Amino acid sequence: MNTHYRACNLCEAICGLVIEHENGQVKSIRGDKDDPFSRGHLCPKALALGDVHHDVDRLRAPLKKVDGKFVEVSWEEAFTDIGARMRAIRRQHGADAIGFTQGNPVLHNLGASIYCQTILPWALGTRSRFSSVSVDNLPRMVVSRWMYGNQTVIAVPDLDRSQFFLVLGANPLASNGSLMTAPDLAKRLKALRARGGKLIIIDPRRTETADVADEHHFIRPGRDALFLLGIVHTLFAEGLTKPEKLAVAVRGVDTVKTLAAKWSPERVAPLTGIDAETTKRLARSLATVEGAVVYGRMGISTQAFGALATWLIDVINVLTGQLDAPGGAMFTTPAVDLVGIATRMGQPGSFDAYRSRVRALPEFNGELPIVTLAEEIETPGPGQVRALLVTAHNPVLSAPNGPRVDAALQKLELMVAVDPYLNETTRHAHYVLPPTSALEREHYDIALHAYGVRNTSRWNQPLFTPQPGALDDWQIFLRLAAETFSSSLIRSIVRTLGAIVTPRRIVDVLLRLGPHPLTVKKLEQHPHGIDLGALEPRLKTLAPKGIELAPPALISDVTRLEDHVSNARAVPPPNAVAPGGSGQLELIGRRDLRSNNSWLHNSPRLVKGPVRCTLLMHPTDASARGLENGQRVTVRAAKGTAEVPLEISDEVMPGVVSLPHGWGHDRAGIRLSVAQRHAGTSVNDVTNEDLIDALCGTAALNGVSVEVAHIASPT
Ligand SMILES: Nc1nc2c(c(=O)[nH]1)N[C@H]1C(S)=C(S)[C@@H](COP(=O)(O)OP(=O)(O)OC[C@H]3O[C@@H](n4cnc5c(=O)[nH]c(N)nc54)[C@H](O)[C@@H]3O)O[C@H]1N2
Ligand SMILES: Nc1nc2c(c(=O)[nH]1)N[C@H]1C(S)=C(S)[C@@H](COP(=O)(O)OP(=O)(O)OC[C@H]3O[C@@H](n4cnc5c(=O)[nH]c(N)nc54)[C@H](O)[C@@H]3O)O[C@H]1N2
Ligand code: SF4
Ligand SMILES: [Mo]
Repeated sequence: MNTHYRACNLCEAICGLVIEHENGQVKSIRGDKDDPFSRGHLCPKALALGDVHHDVDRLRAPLKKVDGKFVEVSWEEAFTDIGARMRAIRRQHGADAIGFTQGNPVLHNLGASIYCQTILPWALGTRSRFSSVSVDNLPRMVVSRWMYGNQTVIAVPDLDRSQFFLVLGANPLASNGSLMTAPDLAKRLKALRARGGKLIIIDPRRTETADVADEHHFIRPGRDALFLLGIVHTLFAEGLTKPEKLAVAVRGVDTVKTLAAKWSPERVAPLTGIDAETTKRLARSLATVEGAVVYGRMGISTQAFGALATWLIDVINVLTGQLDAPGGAMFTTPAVDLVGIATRMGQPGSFDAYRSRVRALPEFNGELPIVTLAEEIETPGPGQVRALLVTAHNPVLSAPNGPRVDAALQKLELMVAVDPYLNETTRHAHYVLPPTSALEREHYDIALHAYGVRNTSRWNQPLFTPQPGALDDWQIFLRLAAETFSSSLIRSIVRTLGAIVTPRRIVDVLLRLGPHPLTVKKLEQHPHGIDLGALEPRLKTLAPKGIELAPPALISDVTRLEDHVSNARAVPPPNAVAPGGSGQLELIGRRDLRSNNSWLHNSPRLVKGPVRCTLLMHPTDASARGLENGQRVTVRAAKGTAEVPLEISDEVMPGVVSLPHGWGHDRAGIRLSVAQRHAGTSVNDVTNEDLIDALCGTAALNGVSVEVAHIASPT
């Protein structure tokens, strides 16, 4: 039996694992007690690493679609044909005709994350780039750009020292944390409470995290900005602001004060559902408890006012003087410090440098919002997307109005998917190019160490040797990049980069440039990872020009909020349902510990047990509609419909229903034999591309207006 140590690459917690293996077979996976960061923690998903590696459905060779059926072909045949077709399309229609989209697993894949941000976009030279960022953390990054001058400057809760942790729209006990790398959140939150700290959850659902909190308050979906304005109002009204505590200048405090004056807790209470006294009490604690911090994630990011809510969270952390202070919201000092490098280079990132062709939505970081993908493929004219490279992305399930994306992909002249599975999206490809499995490659979490609640570092060797000829994602991207050039000389020069620009070499250079004296060699001597200490103040380095508390775009977006509010109703009484049960409900998402976005449902151990893709509804809403637990219901929204089993529970607030994402594996032509038997329904059949945060183009996945009814019996 051999023992291997590595980080789990499935979620942002980056737990250290001990993997025992023999003759190429994973025998056991345990938490690594010697990992200084995760201290032995793991969740049920870790075992799926072995399941994915051994999965018979996982592709091992390139597939080409011939007469509607996939056949295995050699890598050489695939690259040669793809290259010729890409060059022809580019010659005839220009660079923007070849699109590129990347999904979540790129973040967890060292080689892919480097190449998807550098060589591939450089070679493609296309504006038609998309990713999952615009269904995720885009508001967070745009706000950082405006406030701190760099889109990657993001503070994380200094969780291990916090004494007051106010969480909006995140459920770390299910998600294991996001933009807050913190393995074993259950233990960390328990420790917070054991030392007298308080955990407060603001969420339309009483989540797993709310269950272990001191307080939970329901909030109407999409109303977080109003609640947060109520807090900011209180801070000013009661003289609790102290931005002067920060190490850098804060501009725009008076502008924010004037703005917040209009939003008293009393005014917003009927809109949010959180009473004024609670808002004031929370504001006072945030200002007076040393080590208090506000944190928000998916629930506040992917909604109609996601950028405003994200901004107001930082406004509060600044006004209370808790930004960059121990126990507050702090900045990581990681061994690979791309944030620090970008700041030193004065590289803010980009936003609205150009707009999308069809709907004129703003670019972010060289990418267009994913809500524009289908229309950019469907709409004729110069720049129409005719070919698409899709990597680690399943937008048919993960982007709003999945059915429209599904149909649009059908229309492509060329679709190339770099993905280990034939799934709802990749089934439309002309070629599917499968990379090595995670256990066959080197690993370093560049992005996730950079947002850790401690400074840590860890390099992992591959566990298994790949099959001869197998390629890592980055090697596939390099070859695809090379193939875009019309000159065969340049093609061969670009290909030689693979010997020089290896992920290992890049990490080694970045480690040497970083704030901790490290090399890959040194890290190799510490397979459990190393601890580089608690977070230290670093605002002066990361925001040398100070903080812009009142970015003009956000200040003017408050007008949009004002308009929205003047048209909105107050919180409806719990049983406000129209006769016949046709009242509107607000749909939100949720995550489950045993699921990971759209791609782990082929692991038998993760899908066994109770059905997880259910619609949660409050008992009063269910009885008003005459609905019973377990029955199948129709969820109808402006553009789509889905059928799901109903789960009646008072964990959601009245007027709100919740459905998880990543399901819907009942489409034809996929090769996911286990997932097909546990298909579930895709919530993104119901969400749609018109529901966005108009300021930045992020999808509003939460707060979707729906009707829920009996499935009409056939007549
Ligand atoms: N097990 C598991 N872990 C995961 C993933 C997974 O699919 N499964 N996905 C990973 C990914 S890609 C990400 S980005 C992270 C996300 O990590 P989190 O941000 O923690 O994600 P969620 O669990 O979706 O939590 C979002 C919460 O927002 C609430 N919510 C919805 N609408 C609103 C609203 O308008 N206001 C407020 N205040 N709350 C609202 C929901 O009820 C939910 O509890 O998780 C990562 N980890
Ligand atoms: N309604 C609703 N929609 C959502 C969300 C929500 O909360 N609600 N969450 C959103 C969020 S935060 C995110 S991040 C997205 C996630 O959704 P996506 O970005 O689509 O990502 P995944 O579903 O995790 O995986 C996509 C693909 O990556 C492949 N894959 C796995 N590992 C690798 C690898 O190493 N290399 C390659 N090349 N491919 C790999 C899988 O086979 C799968 O096909 O979903 C978003 N969609
Ligand atoms: S919490 Fe995340 S990183 Fe840790 S074992 Fe589970 S999936 Fe892997
Ligand atoms: Mo995400």
